[in-house]
Amino acid sequence: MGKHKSPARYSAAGLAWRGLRNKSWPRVWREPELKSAYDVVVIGGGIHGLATAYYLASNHAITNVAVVDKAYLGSGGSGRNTAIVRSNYLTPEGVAFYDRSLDLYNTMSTDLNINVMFSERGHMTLAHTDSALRTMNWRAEVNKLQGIDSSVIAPDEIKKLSPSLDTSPNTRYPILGALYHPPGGTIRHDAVVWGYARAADAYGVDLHQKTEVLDILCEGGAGPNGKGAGGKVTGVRTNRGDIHAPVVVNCTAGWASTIASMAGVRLPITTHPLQAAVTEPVKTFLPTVIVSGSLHVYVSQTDRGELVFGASVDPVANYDMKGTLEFTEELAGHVLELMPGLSKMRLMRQWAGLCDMTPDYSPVMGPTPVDGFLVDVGWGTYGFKAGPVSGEQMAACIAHESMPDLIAPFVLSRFTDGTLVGEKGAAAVGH
Ligand code: PYC
Repeated sequence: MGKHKSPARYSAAGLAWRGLRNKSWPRVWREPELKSAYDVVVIGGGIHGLATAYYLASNHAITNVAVVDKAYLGSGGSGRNTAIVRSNYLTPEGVAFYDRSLDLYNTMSTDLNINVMFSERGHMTLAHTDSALRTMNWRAEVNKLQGIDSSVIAPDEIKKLSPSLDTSPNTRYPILGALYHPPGGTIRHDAVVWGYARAADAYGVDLHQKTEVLDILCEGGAGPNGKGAGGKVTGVRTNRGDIHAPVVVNCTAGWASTIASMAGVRLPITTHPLQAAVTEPVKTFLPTVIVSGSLHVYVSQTDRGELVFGASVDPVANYDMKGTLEFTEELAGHVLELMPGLSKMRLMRQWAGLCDMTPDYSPVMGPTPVDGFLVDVGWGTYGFKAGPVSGEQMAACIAHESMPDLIAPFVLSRFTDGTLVGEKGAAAVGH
């Protein structure tokens, strides 16, 4: 034992109790054998993949399903986001879609029998310029037309809702107003992963962690090895062996375009890291989620009292998930513009996730030119909030072999026929 290390202190009774307790804890999901064939293989064990598998089983009785993930469940964007949910988007298509997700999040604790700690605390997007205020008004009108609780409020009301914000007119970036969305809030993201995983497993869905897809198996396509347009998928090659399946769904983030290219499908996606950080815990003082697009920051306070911050995506496309000092410095500067009272708070951790950005900031969902190969990708910075509705709608798409109305606008072919769904104006922060 080194000079400075003191022995760990465990009481005998404590150890015995832990042993007893752990023995009686059943595993939350099985570790099944990898079968050589399934009806559906879902690539990606995050919220999107798990929700797709869960709704295939619960809504359509399709249970011969495998979810494969190269790491552990929730190890990608599902465990790296800032847990914000909302439906105050810019386009009617986006509003309807994300609002359905909010509905599913609202009943999730009961539906999945797990406390996902939904805190419907309200969401405020601050405007510091006339043009930002114009976009907020536009969003509010689109939202109201679709029955979404969303309106533009003035600085005095903002101050009442979040007293720690500096709403005085003398700041460098005075707050002119905000889009206020009371149904928005935060949710415990890990609980969502665990809830879907446990529920899918209970229906007989096989969850395979540490199972990396090395190739997509195809036949009949115009490209090498039968891949590409006109072909059909026959399965996946993994580090644990081949799996045959007539339907393969790409529910990955970060590696969406890499996986799609294994089937000979090109996606209009570039991948950028998005950094986030968390402070030491302090007494609760921040009642709403605060977003400032102009200052490139969003912040909420967790139930433990920590402040969770995020920023815009890093400017250069890459796969690096390291935190940078530039991010920390910029973040601190911007946060202090908004809440000068936080100057003594210490950051505890920072991390990054990967965001697959599409040209119109909307996802790519549904079929591809390869028969049986579907995608649920391109989530940019919106993936967490879209998880439940994506799973529900992708499951319906697979079961009925047709695109449900709610996701029809997000088809891949929109990039060739020009029917884009521009959601850049609804991003939490500028990119
Ligand atoms: O779109 O609300 C949002 C968001 C928050 C963090 C990343 N995206």
